[in-house]
Amino acid sequence: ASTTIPERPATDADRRFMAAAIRYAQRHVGRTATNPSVATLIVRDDGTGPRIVGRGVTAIGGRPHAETGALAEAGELARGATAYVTLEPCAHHGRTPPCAEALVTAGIARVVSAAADPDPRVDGRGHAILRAGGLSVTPRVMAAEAAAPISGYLTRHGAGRPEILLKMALSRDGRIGIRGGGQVKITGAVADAQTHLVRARHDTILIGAGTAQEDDPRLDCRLPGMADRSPNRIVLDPRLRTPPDLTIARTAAETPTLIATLASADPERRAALARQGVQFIACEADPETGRIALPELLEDLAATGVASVLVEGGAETGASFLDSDLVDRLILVQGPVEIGEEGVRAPIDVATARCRFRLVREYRFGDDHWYEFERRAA
Ligand code: AOF
Ligand code: ZN
Repeated sequence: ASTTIPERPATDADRRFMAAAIRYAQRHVGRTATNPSVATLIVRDDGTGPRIVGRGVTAIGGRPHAETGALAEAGELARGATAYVTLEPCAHHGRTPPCAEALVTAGIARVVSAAADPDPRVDGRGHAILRAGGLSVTPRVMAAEAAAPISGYLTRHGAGRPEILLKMALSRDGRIGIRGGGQVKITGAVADAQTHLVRARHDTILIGAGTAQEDDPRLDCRLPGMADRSPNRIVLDPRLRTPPDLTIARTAAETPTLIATLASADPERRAALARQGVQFIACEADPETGRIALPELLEDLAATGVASVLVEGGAETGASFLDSDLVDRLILVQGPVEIGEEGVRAPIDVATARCRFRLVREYRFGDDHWYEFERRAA
């Protein structure tokens, strides 16, 4: 029987390396399928000060895990070193042995970890394997900061639904567009590039059937070199109105497009869309509104591993998420254009958002004001 090595308190150097690991974990946010994007740094000190000898981030698609890459890079230098992990190392056997075991086998002397892993297959077992292997473990170092790149994953495990970001562009007079008028340009190039970056960081982007039809959007990430970062798409379409020749239907073979619809949807329309590669999620109707029941849909999405959903329009879809209190984050971008009386009013304005949510960041991009809000703590 081994005795547990006492926990060593975190030092300033520990926090600096953990901060670097958390920044590195940002790299694959939105790209690791059902896995969280986490990072590992392996650091050793041979008397001349600490140096990083191995780095790893969860691979695109979710495997291999961060520890695998970091240990491979460190090789023999891992022996006696400290590993900084933004998430408790896993304890379960997947295609490879658990990361906690790999750290023990590689001869790591100490593990500093940030977030605890709520996955029931891990949930403390990762740390237990390390301690049983004779490693010193310092958990919960910068846990709050480490939660940021894995907030979707934590929401999926904690609330049983994906994290929801509602993003809307508002004209100066609080409109989001003109009904039946096609797309209206509200924001400038910098805000648009930021929007594409937000898209790249989400698993799924969701719009209503009305917006899909009126705007015929592409919903992809159009930043140079980041085309492969486009999220999957979901259209809320209870009565299955989506025409098969819409852009998102025509491109469903390249970027998965799902339509959330009711069982009563027209089978011919469904077959035509399915031929394009569109997939369907069978939904229930909200008994009061006849719209897609959002809590049940989100629960189904979480069960398939979706951790983050970006809701991008239109007014009714935004309103239904706001009314159901399902908005965790809100981005409002207000441009200088006036749309006028014929415009569609946004379901929330900046002043109301300031009361209902907590303003966490505010930027000015040219003539556009970019506001980021978060849910107020209960
Ligand atoms: C780690 N390092 O980089 C990540 C971890 O489906 P699997 O077998 O790949 O396991 C997924 C689980 O692994 C996930 O729910 C979470 O508990 C953990 N993620 N763990 O040690 C990593 N991404
Ligand atoms: Zn692992």
